[in-house]
Amino acid sequence: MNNLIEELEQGVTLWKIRSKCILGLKSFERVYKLNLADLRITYSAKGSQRSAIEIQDIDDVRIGHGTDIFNELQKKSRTVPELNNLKSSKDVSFSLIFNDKRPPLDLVASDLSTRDKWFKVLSKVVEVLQDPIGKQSVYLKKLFRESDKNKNGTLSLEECSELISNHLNLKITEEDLAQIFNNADLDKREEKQLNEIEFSYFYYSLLKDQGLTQIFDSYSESDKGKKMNCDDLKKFF
Ligand SMILES: [Ca+2]
Ligand SMILES: [Ca+2]
Repeated sequence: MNNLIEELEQGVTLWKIRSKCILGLKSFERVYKLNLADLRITYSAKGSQRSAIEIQDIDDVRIGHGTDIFNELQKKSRTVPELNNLKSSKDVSFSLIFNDKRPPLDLVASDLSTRDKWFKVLSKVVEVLQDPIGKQSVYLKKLFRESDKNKNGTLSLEECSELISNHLNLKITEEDLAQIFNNADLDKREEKQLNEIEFSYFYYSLLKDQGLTQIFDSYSESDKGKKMNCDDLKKFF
């Protein structure tokens, strides 16, 4: 899996199929790059600015010709649909279905193995993000990385304190914070520094200390205590 991820992070050429009203279907060559750290796929055409797709907006990754655009394309040809000299058989096609109102993104890869790489990696990430526990741990990882200002791979008390004032609207004394930090600092090989595991312990102790576990639950409106979507998280903080 890690090799696949690395490969997709380098960037892969895919063709986006779009319906341009009276012009009919068109294909657009783009370089798509997976950015797992930020949970995004960025893409750009030659010389143009990069745009991004948030992976948490993806509801499903569908292989083959399972959308209106691909159906339209298939109607045109009973064998392998061809578009601007691009062969778009079912084996190289896939679509990203979004959980908001935007239309699916229909993509064609250069070959079956490239298509399958995207399918494997993206379906896994989407699955993790749809799982409430998976989502929380991904969120914590992100928070950890963003708080590690000096990029040394661990968080100091100062970095944790900055995180609290910048991201979490909590009232906590310096002494209480230092105590929660020291309690979480279990691995003394790096003393006064929290690694990712220690940080998750720190984070949940902090919420517990502030009686926030209940608040966390009540903010999860969609499915009490189980699911927390991005809007819920934004509201929470
Ligand atoms: Ca650090
Ligand atoms: Ca430590």
